[in-house]
Amino acid sequence: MTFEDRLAGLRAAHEDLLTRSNRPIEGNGVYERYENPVLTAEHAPLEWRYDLDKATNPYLMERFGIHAAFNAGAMKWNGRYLVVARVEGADRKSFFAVAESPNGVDNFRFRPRPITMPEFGEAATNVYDMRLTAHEDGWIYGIFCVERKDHEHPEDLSAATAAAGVARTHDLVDWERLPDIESASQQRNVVLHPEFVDGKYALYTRPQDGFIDAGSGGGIGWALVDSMEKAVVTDEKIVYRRAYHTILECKNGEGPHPIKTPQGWLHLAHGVRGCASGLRYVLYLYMTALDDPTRVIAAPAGFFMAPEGGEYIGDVMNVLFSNGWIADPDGKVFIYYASSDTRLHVATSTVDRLVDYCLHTAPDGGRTGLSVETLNRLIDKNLNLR
Ligand code: M1P
Repeated sequence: MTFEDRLAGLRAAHEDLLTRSNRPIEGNGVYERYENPVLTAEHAPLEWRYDLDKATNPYLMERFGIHAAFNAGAMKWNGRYLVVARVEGADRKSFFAVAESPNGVDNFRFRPRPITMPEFGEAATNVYDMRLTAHEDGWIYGIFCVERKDHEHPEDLSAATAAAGVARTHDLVDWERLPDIESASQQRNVVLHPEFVDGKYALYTRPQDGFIDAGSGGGIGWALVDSMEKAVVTDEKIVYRRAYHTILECKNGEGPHPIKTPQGWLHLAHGVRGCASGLRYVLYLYMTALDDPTRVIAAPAGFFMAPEGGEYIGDVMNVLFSNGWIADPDGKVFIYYASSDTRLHVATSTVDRLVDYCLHTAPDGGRTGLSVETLNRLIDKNLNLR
């Protein structure tokens, strides 16, 4: 096959992938999954992966390996559905790239170039998992994890530190980097609440003792800061606490910023537990009061979404993770979730359905006897309908 024939084939296959339509799959009434992932490594433009010059790449080899496109922040932008994905190269470094779709469920296309994120302080070894917030101050903020080598343990090559990086933009093209959030502990999964609270910026935090272990960090935290230009976390209150023998025994973390509904703030988060096959990441929902986003008013038991079928398989198995969702003005919600740190999917629902799920799913009773009581109440109700 000639260079030209192979290139024509690559272009045709890529275009087929990008224009493939997606179909909802009948679900459990709460949401619909979709047949195909919305973004994969193969969605990356050919210009990112190949040297397309026959003179310097006569075999038309890949010159820059990309193996994953996942954990994406999301927002509606000029009528289009926009995600800022974590794209990971074969070299294990991830970076951010914007992809857009006309309908939110297919035809996602990366912009021609990834985001060139300005550095702050010591250059990051890795950046990932951006949460987007169009704040009422008029800026769009991206908060993301910044990983650097832990210089206190030079001999341990996996010792790292996690901090919350901050950048802001008006156009999702040019980003102004702000100082990392200062905090006594390491931080990952930090999310900016979209409204001022008591005149301050409000952050969902996730204090952690080490790079991996949440340790004494009790769960999803909350902190008010005076400024995003120099955000300093002093007082941190735990909003959603981890608990023994739940889906979030090891760790949890806020997903995207919550959606404001008439009944309260609707939150999407991830919970992590340990098992024989390693850590298992699932998604859960909860709600907090409109007048106090730190007061939990609904906490349905267990997971809202967990890996299914091919979602179990990937670079890091048994993981669902979400840091982006979009609520349309008509109430439709697009939940962008990634499976096994490899690819990005969408599930759709409505604000009404998600709120109904939160308000009418029993909370976790904490022990098996109470779960059976809950189940029996439901069975009694159904049998009495006959
Ligand atoms: O590998 C699973 C996830 O692990 C981390 O999440 P957490 O800090 O809650 O453990 C993140 O690295 C995330 O990107 C990843 O998907």
